[in-house]
Amino acid sequence: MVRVSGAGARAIAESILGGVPAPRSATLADFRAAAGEPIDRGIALFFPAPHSYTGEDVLELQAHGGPFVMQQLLARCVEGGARIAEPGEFTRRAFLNDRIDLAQAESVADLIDAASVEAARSAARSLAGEFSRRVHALAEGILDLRMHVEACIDFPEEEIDPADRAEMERKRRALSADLDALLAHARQGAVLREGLTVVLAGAPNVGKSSILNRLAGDEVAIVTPVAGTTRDYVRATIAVEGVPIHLIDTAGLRETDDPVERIGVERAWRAIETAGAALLIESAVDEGAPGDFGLSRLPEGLPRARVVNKIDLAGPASGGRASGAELRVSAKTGEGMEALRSWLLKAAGWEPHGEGLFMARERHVRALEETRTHLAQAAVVTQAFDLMAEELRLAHAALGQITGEVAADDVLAAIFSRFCIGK
Ligand SMILES: Nc1nc2c(ncn2[C@@H]2O[C@H](COP(=O)(O)OP(=O)(O)OP(=O)(O)O)[C@@H](O)[C@H]2O)c(=O)[nH]1
Ligand SMILES: [Mg+2]
Repeated sequence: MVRVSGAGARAIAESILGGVPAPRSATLADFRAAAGEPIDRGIALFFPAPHSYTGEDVLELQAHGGPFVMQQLLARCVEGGARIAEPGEFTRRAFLNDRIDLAQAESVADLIDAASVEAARSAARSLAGEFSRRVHALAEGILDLRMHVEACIDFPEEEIDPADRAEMERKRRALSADLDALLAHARQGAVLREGLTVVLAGAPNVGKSSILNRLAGDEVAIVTPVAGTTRDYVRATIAVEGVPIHLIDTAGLRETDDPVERIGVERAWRAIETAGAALLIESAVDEGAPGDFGLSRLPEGLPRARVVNKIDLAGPASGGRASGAELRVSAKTGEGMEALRSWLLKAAGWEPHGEGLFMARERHVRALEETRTHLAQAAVVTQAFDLMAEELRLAHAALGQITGEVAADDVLAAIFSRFCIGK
């Protein structure tokens, strides 16, 4: 499909189709070259402004596809005065023409990228404006409180009615509670969108690659009885209850003279340093000997789990041995994998919330946190109305970043440049 948006769309329709199709109805038409010979026959749609995705005149030409036909159609549009769109430009225009707000525009991209049913559902909810509505309601509440506070600035302290003061405090508390609820939902939405990167680390041959394959349900990494099989790192993304978990299998950590393996081990350490969590794998065959791979090099505060693999080999006798390991699994039989998946979900920060999640981004979470900081600050300075009013103004402005009321040009550029062309 070729989509054209802007004031020149009518003229382009006339030139390619020989006329402007009836508004919003599918019209079978010949698409013609400049000399009049047909390029293709397809469906043409015309959406007059302002009732279109972008809010401008929009022409859509659905051809049979194929790179040559598409190129000719694009060339005809460009002859007619159009230019090739930048990534996300249609959605950007929709935003600039007030058809949608910024949070909705972002959810278009999230919907396109959604890798699971849950992610798609929550992106659709944001696109429908549910997230924006909650943000707006909060912004209005803050504005209302700010007016109330500002009305008091010019009065001496003793002239403020205590009932009035109590009412302001009640409003502020209610706003804080709403904000906390929204933040919790947004955090979960961000987890659903970004997921968690987890590195599988441990000595050679303990079964890291086998665990990766078992979790991915596919032979992603090579498995052999040879210690030092994995040299480069192997990635696989799995979805656990819709949450993307990006697994990185690494070379077994050991001192080695093999130059290739040594590079692999260095890469493994780099993966560990940038991961969001680590699974430290051991083998039940020589349990309790985590090897000499230098656990002390693990970044402090990195969420980690000790995982004992190959429990099928250890026999029931050793099963109860107090090893301090969180998880006991067998990549061979699949035992313990459910518990491992649950651990991954928990490490990602996922809490089953049921309905009502929004596909939020880090950007949204940060803005909500900023709002919370200012709202909390407003509570500290209740004795000085001018300071309180200023904190409320800042809280309001922070919320405005989400819907795009106060977004700077570079923020917009960053957001829309991540779209694909034609959206
Ligand atoms: N019995 C049994 N064997 C396993 C299990 N997991 C892995 N193995 C075997 O252990 C050997 C090593 O497995 P890998 O998955 O290649 O181990 P690795 O930790 O990735 O090894 P490197 O890449 O060399 O660091 C292979 O022969 C696997 O078949 C398990 O749970 N039970
Ligand atoms: Mg391996």
